[in-house]
Amino acid sequence: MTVDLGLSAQHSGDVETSQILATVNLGGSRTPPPGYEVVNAIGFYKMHPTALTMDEGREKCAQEGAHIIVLNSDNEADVIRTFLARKPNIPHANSQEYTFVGLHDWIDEGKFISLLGEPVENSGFNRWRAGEPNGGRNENCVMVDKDTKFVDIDCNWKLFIVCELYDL
Ligand SMILES: [Ca+2]
Ligand SMILES: [Ca+2]
Repeated sequence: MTVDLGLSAQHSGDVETSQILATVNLGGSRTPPPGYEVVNAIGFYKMHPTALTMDEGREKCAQEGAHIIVLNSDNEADVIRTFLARKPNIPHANSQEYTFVGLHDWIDEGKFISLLGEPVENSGFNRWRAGEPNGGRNENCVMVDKDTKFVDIDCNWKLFIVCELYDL
């Protein structure tokens, strides 16, 4: 955040009026780290074309002050389609078609919450593929492909990841 102060004075006859103008810029100092781009005009995102487990992905995003993408709208789900359309070729990935989203039920089995602690039911985006979630305690992370429907999966799968920095 930056604040600029300006002082102006006006004379009118015997009256002097002073005015202090404070200009507060809340966004100007936020420069995203390298590789982040605005997608769908909603936020800054970056794809890491490396096969990572959920834990490794969380660490990678955290190093950049970000988190694994949390879907809050159809528009945000389209961000994943945008990256998938670039056809990343990820060595050693369990799949080229899927990426993790920032959802899990490793705290309370069956109760999926975002990495920000919000129940998925309140997130603005809660679409599961038919039959999912079905993994019980063996599948506590969530991935999506281009249809962007949630699939619970083993957190030790290795997938490319998308980090989300902040909303615009
Ligand atoms: Ca589970
Ligand atoms: Ca599953």
